Amino acid sequence: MMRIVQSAVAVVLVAVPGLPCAIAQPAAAGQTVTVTLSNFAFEPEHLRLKVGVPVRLRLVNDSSGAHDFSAPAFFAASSFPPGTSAPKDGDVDVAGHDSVEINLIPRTAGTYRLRCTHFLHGLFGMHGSIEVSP
Ligand SMILES: [Cu+2]
Repeated sequence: MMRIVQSAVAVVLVAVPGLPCAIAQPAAAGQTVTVTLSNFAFEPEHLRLKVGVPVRLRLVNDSSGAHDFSAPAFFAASSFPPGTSAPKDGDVDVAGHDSVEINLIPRTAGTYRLRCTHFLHGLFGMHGSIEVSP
C-alpha cells in the first residue's frame, strides 16, 4: 500500500508542468493542432499556443476505449466562436476511434494542466500541459 501511495505522489510531481520538454513553435493562426489520445498518453503531451491566435484543436482517439481531454483552467481562459461554447466542465469526451474538433482562441498566458479523467488513466501517464504564451 505504501509503495502505491509513493508512486502516486511521484506521478503527481511529474504531472505538474515545469519546463516544456519539446521545443515547438506555437501554433499559427487558423492552424489545426492535432492531439492523439491513446492508452495511456496524449501525443503531443505539451501543446504550445499563443494568446489571441485562433486554433482548431483536433482530438483523435486512437484506441477502442473512450478517453477525455480535460483542461478546465485552459478552456476557462479561452474564448469560442459565435454559436459554439466551452466544453462542459472543461472536459471533452472522445469515444473510441472517434474525433472531436474545437475552435478556440486562448485568452490568458499561462501553463495549464491537461489530463484524462478516466479512472487511473492520469496515473498511467495520460497527462500533459498546454502552454499559452503572450
Ligand atoms: Cu484516458
